[in-house]
Amino acid sequence: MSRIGIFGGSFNPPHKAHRAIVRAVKEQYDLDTVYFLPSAKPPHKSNDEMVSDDHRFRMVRFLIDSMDDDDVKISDFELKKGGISYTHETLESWKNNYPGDELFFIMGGDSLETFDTWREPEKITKYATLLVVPRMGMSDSELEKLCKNRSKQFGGSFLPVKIKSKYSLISSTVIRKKFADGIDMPEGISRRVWRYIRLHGLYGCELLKYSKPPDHKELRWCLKSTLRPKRLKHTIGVAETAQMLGNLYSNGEATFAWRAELAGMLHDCAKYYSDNEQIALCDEYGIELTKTERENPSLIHAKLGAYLARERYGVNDEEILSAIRLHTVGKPDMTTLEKIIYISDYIEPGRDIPTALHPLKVIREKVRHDLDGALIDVVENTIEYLGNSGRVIDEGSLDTWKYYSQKKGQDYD
Ligand code: DGI
Ligand code: FE
Ligand code: FE
Repeated sequence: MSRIGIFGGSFNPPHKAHRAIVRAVKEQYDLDTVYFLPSAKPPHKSNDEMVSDDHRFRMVRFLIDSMDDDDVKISDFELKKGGISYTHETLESWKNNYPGDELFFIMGGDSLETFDTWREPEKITKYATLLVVPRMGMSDSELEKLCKNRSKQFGGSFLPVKIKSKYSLISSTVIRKKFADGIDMPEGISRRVWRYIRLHGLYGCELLKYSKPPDHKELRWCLKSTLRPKRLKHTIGVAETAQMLGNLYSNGEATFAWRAELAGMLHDCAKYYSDNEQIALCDEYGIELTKTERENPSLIHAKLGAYLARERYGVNDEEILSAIRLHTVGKPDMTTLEKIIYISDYIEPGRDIPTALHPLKVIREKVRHDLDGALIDVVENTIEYLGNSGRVIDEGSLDTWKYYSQKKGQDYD
């Protein structure tokens, strides 16, 4: 039987005290896994301070990443369900789905004081042991007394969590207020979450935007605060491959490899947004989408990425922007830089496509002396893969394929 901790909350935003609470309960109650369980934004409620479900979900994941503990996870159960979820319902479904789990529900001391107003408190205590975190200024003995009283009142067991007092001073409400008051980096916010908030101008803080591309270290931080670790690794692989090819094909242009690297770093910068967010952002920013793109939203991040590269990261170099825009489907007659990004995306060292028509090993070798040859291999692989998986092939991909396969034919004449 696994001992599972469930930490429900709005996490608006998540902060270091949440992290400390999870560490404390895990250790004090010997839990196998703890889940953050963000609640969905209530519909039609005038809670303007609550940022979107997507934003909160991502911020919680960044907080979890910073814990470096595989036994701390996130559950999107309530977000997926949408609207108001009652704790007793969530715990009941959890129990039904995982009858072998012994549940521990983590709650703040504040919630404990209003526990009698919760729906079906007796059901909650039936399904889970309640782990109670002290609120600001509450002594250990006060907490214990409260827990005992609540156990008497509702049955079940309420157990106290001991936590270092400095953490009880941190709260999402205080952090939001500090952001609104113009404090740049409120105490208690982790670095990745802070940067995420700044890059999206959440909680009324000043939007972080660059008027020219930030230096490498800074850019890495921005990407680390938006992309998942796997996507970041892929991004760095693409940037390094693009830089290597940039050196090979610089044609004497001193900054060419650097430009290729920057395009590689930014090529998937919009990819962390969900499909619906990408569509909504394009509509908001006036970026036109084709019918194929609306039906296959995995194509959109290229266009949206080029937009963000300009607006958020201060890139004015049109060729870098078009390389980002074209990296997914390409186009006929691309420039060297555009080809480099298109190919690097496919051949970076982290990619492994064992069943490809043209093996990656071959393309990685070919690209060093025959850029167009490598390009056509990538296009053919992509088209074959999409065909095999029954996906719609974008007109852009087809045009690219037609153009370069014809060109290849001519070269052989
Ligand atoms: O963003 P990456 O995963 O690094 O790679 P990508 O930008 O080349 O491709 C993103 C997705 O787009 C991937 O799932 C494959 C898909 N894709 C590429 N070309 C086409 C395509 N999907 C459709 N429907 N049609 C295309 O022509
Ligand atoms: Fe991509
Ligand atoms: Fe990519």
